[in-house]
Amino acid sequence: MNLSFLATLGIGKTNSGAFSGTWRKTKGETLTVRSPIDGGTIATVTMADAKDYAEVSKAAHETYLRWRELPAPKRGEYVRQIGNAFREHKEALGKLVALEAGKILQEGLGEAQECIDIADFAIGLSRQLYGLTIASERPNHSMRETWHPIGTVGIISAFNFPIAVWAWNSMLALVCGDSCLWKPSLKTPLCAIAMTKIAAQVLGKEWSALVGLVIGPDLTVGSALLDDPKVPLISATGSTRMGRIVGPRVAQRFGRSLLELGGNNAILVLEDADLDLAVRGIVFGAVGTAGQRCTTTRRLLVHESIVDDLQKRLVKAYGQCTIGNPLDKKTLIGPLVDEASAKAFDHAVASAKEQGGQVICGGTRAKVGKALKNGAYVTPTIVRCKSMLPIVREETFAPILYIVPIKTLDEAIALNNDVPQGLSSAVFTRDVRAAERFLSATGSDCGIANVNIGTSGAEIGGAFGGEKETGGGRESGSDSWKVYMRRQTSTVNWGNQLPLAQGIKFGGD
Ligand code: UN1
Repeated sequence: MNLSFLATLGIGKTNSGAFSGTWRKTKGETLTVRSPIDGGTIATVTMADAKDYAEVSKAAHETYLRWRELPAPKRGEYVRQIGNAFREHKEALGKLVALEAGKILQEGLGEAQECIDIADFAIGLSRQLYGLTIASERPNHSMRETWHPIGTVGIISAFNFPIAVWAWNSMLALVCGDSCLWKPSLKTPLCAIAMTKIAAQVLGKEWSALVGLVIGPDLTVGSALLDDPKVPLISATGSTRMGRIVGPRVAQRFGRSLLELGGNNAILVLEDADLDLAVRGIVFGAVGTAGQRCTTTRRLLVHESIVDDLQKRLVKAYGQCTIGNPLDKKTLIGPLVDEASAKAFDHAVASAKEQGGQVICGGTRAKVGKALKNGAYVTPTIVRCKSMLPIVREETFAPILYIVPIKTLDEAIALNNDVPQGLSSAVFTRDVRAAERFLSATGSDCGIANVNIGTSGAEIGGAFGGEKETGGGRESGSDSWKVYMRRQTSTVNWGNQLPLAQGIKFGGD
């Protein structure tokens, strides 16, 4: 690949791992950034240490104190320009995501588009930070709710969406009047540097400390972020294991956290489903991003009368998915992010077999050419299970799809909900009653429930997130912006008496 696009994104051979309005002369350990495609070195980053963290946090906080005074639509104007800069760099950003995270180029471009979309959404939002007016029980009194900026938002992001997750958080945070402090995955630091450079250039000297960045180890920089009283909200995307650390630690200091953790997403395929549609939805959901989305389809709950037919069709479709270099146009499945992920894949396949699952296709490392031999390529895998084996309840970040036959809709809904995670879910059916039941209070318990589309690939306009071990957070569209602001309730007495609420008489006549 011609890597000249890296220079257009401001990525050098060596890079600083901290931005506080200026790129700091970091002195931490050197991080060598390798592409999951072939293990080749792309660049190095000199990581931030606790001292860098303190400076980034201070600059972000101080800039917030001024930024919050700017009218929200004026803040939206900056976000409009940032969105335009994302547009200009879409191609290069898509390539960088492919190179650093190993996604196929189409998905890298899709992720860059998500950043553009959320910027557009945030611009409109900057004129719609609506509060309520409330009827007061007292004469000549008015009540209202106002939304105010909260401060610096800490953003912890994972390798699998190395630019979009930051954009979902930061574009909203900026129009809400907050500043940001980003701690990206150490697997994808260059994406973070590129996005920070784009936003910082638009924000200019006066405001660029609003997009703080610290690339550094969890134990120093990560800890400092979690314990920082100047960061009232931590938005963290990653594993449930990570969430178990972040949630209580931030709660300890009465900070807020927005958690986007693991998913174990099922598609229900009922007897009357349009199978052509279902196959397309399932294949994108299960093998897209090599099974490394939190919304990836991991379980198929299929009516017993069609399960063999559907399985056959899926095996055929899987056979047509080209595995290889994600930059090749014909590739549909790129590498896993690293060898540790491939080991987790091997382990899950072995456990499934041990527990009585039958591997229908895949289950092995993929044969790729010599040039890619240092990448972690696996074959997309289907495992047929008689019931929900213990391994089916776990999230393995790899393209493994477990098929479990079901007899009734009730049984399928019960199984859909019978996992610790609660992110995404879908049903394929032509029956409006079944579809509505799935979406009802007694249906799917997930934050996302779809009909006749897969579990992944959500649009930014809706609130994104899930229940149970997924963490309960919502980000991106709808009214998720409220998490990035503090709510103030105000009562104004415009009369000349002082009546008390609840009819209380306190002294006087
Ligand atoms: C994630 O995997 O962390 O719905 C987010 C989707 C994407 C976001 C996934 N828009 O699949």
